[in-house]
Amino acid sequence: MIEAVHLRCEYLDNPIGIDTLVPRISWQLQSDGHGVIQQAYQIQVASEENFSDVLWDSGKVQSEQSVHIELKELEIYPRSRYYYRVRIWDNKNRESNWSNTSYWETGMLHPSEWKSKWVAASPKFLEASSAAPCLFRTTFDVSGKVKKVRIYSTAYGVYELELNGKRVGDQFLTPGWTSYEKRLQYQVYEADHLIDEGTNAIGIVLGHGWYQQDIPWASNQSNQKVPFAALVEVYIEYEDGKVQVIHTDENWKCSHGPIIMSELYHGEIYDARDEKTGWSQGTYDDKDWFDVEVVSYGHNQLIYQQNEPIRIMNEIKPIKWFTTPSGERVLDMGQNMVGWMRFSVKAEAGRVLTLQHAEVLDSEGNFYIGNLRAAQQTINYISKGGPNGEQFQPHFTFQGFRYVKLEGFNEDEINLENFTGVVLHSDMEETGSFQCSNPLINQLQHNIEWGLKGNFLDVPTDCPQRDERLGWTGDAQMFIQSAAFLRNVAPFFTKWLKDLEVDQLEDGGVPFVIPDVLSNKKQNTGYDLNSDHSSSAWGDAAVICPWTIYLNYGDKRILEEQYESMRAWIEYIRSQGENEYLWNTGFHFGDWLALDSKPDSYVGATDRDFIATAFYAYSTSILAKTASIIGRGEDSAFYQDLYRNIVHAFQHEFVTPSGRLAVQTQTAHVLALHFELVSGQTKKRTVQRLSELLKESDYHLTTGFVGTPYLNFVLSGNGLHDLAGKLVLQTDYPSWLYQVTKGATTIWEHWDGLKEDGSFWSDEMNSFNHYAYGSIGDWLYRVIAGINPDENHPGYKHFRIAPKPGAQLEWAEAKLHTLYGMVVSSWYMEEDRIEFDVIIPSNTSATVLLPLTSSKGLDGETFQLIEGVKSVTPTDEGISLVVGSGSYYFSYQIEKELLKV
Ligand code: RAM
Repeated sequence: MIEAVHLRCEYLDNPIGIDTLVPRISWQLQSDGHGVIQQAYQIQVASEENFSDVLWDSGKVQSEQSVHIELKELEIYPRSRYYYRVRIWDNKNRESNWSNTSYWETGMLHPSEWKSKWVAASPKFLEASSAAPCLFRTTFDVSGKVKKVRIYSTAYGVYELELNGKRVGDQFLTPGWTSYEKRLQYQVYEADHLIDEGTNAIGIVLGHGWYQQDIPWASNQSNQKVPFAALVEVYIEYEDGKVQVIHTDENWKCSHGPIIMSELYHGEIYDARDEKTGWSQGTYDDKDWFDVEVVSYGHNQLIYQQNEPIRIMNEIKPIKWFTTPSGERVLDMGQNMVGWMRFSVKAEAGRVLTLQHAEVLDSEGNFYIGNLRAAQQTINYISKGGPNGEQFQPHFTFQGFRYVKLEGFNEDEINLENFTGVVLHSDMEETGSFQCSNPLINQLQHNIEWGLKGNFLDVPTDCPQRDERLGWTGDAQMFIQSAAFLRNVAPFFTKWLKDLEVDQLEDGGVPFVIPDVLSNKKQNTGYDLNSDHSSSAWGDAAVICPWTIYLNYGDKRILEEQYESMRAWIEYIRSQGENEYLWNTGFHFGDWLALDSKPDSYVGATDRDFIATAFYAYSTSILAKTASIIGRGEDSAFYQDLYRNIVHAFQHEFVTPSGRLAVQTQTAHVLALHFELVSGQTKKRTVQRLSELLKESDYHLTTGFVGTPYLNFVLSGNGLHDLAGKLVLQTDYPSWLYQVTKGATTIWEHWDGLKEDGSFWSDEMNSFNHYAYGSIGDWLYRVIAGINPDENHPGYKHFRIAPKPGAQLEWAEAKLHTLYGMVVSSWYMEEDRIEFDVIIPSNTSATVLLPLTSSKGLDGETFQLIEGVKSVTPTDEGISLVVGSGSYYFSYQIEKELLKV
């Protein structure tokens, strides 16, 4: 049995609208047996689902490749659907049937294809209320048998579409967030089922969104001055081949609707009495509506959305409601979440129902909004009344919250059934899970995942609740590998890295946040900024993120596409200061929020030039590898050389002649080891000193954003795995589990967000949903469960399974859906025996390192005889097996003397 399944185009399942001219196709092999490898494939592409008109046929291609096959020879036309199917041959002489048929559909492939004009609200509308979203509408006639309807739309703002009274699509906060003048995503909707014979109407609700958000924290003015505007094109294809196009132009009308205000940070005010019933239907009378303004924003900036849209991903019910000591009625959702509340109520017309959202309660148990800073996170709904009650959910806003304060509801109206927490985030494919015998670690894992859910709304953000919610580059690079275990983040980062590139400065500098909304707004940020871009470890996202996507998904295209941006960042650093090989100038965030900082400072004690130079070396080493992978040999040699010089300069500057680091912090030792900046005796001494430093702090970490992601890797990788386990299991302050024992359901920004005495870290900056310290997830997957990509065979074509039992765990299990299929690594330890279950997907192989045993007393042949095992090598760390695809079970006696590694 062999089959090609899980067909994907550009990572996506039947995408509609993609605008790449060379789409890439991937599939998975499903088969029984061990050691299955694809030998050949055939792809067919057709314009009819039954393949009666094959447009392109690869023929039988001898190749193992089953991911990212570029369809270079296929001629691509705009707004067209392409069906594709695959069949495969394997190394066991088996031939599959044709796979099920999948498709992709193209969008607009060139700006000149757009016919529509941008429409903005008329000045009269804006005079009446500049905060309100605007409704736009037009009507059109349909006559004849319709074959297909597609809507192509976007906005400077955020929009929802309606056709004949029904919502179009299931996406929220479209078109997402980019640097709008340079890149603006459009969406494509299938609307065949919404069209009627006769008069139809299409309507847009347009809010301000990220385009005109006021970031109170950074500036008093919204980023954009020109009006928010919308662009829509409806293509109706009839059975007889006729095509009718309806698009935004001067004939459209606009008006106010029931939404008085809807703003990302502040929430929404909705007066249901002002609903314009039937406004997006053909029969509606719009004679009182205003004419729209046509604005000339052009079409050159339009791109199809590369990442998955924001959708409703979960719905949760409150676990209880209660009255706080100060008398507030509060719902407890049981989970710090991001999205909004949907609620039903039966109230008389004009009653105002208010929902205010907060993450935590204060030490007295009262509703606490201090850490939201200026963000209001408040919904005001004004009832229209009526016998049947009403239901509401907001539009162009989202809240980060666990607790909801209710006002305007009578006690008997607070029925938990009437309230639902609706969780919104980018709809990425779920890929990984981790579980182990320790419930606190499982809760930590849960919190990491909810940190991702709360902060992956079209861009990776630092926090989803206060008046900030920005795409901090540093946070993204710290968390990306953990995120890549939880979800397929390739489309998400492909999009964001292009955003980074277009916002990069001419000299290669990288803004602190992407999209860059902070430049020129530094006066109110509260930081001591000498510059408004290019901090080490933050700007390095330009290099680390594409590399991480390449490692996890074998995506060479992202390296090709980002190469100039990666190189520009390294060249920016190289041009700083007087010494080409050290980075000791400029502003850096340093080891942000580390515990060894001076009182009242956010910046840890590790010297910033130490961190900057260490990251300079690390990123340069990645750039050198990247250049070689994409065939730029000369560049590669140049950057390898640069890398060696940086390491040399680093050692000269920061290592004493007798091999001691000049900077005596945990983070300094972690970076020197993780980035391999020390070797030989110096390395040994650095490891030794790190363990002393940990002992001095009673085996608690002092690291901040920069050191924490690597701390446990360094320990586990240098013979101190027991110490790594000790750190991760600490439950007292400061530790990962401290917050878990304090009831956290997401990861906190500060180790001491909530202090031991019940008080909070200052209101100034205290997010309870922040993924940076969630980077420990990476260690749980890669070290405890042991699933590791191999950079020589990226995307899990070949990989390493090297679990490290320990951390006082009895068992652990991780699953990861790679592009090839599911990888499983689990182990179970009982007294002196250990068992492993491992699954390797078809068309891949793995090196499996079985720990806690050596060749001693074990007959290599026992392993050799297992079907699928290709080689067996005893090593210092255990037995190393190279295995082909299939499921494996290993069980053996632990060699006691190896237990303490
Ligand atoms: C704050 C947040 C964010 C961090 C910056 C430097 O805004 O903690 O995560 O990256 O500071």
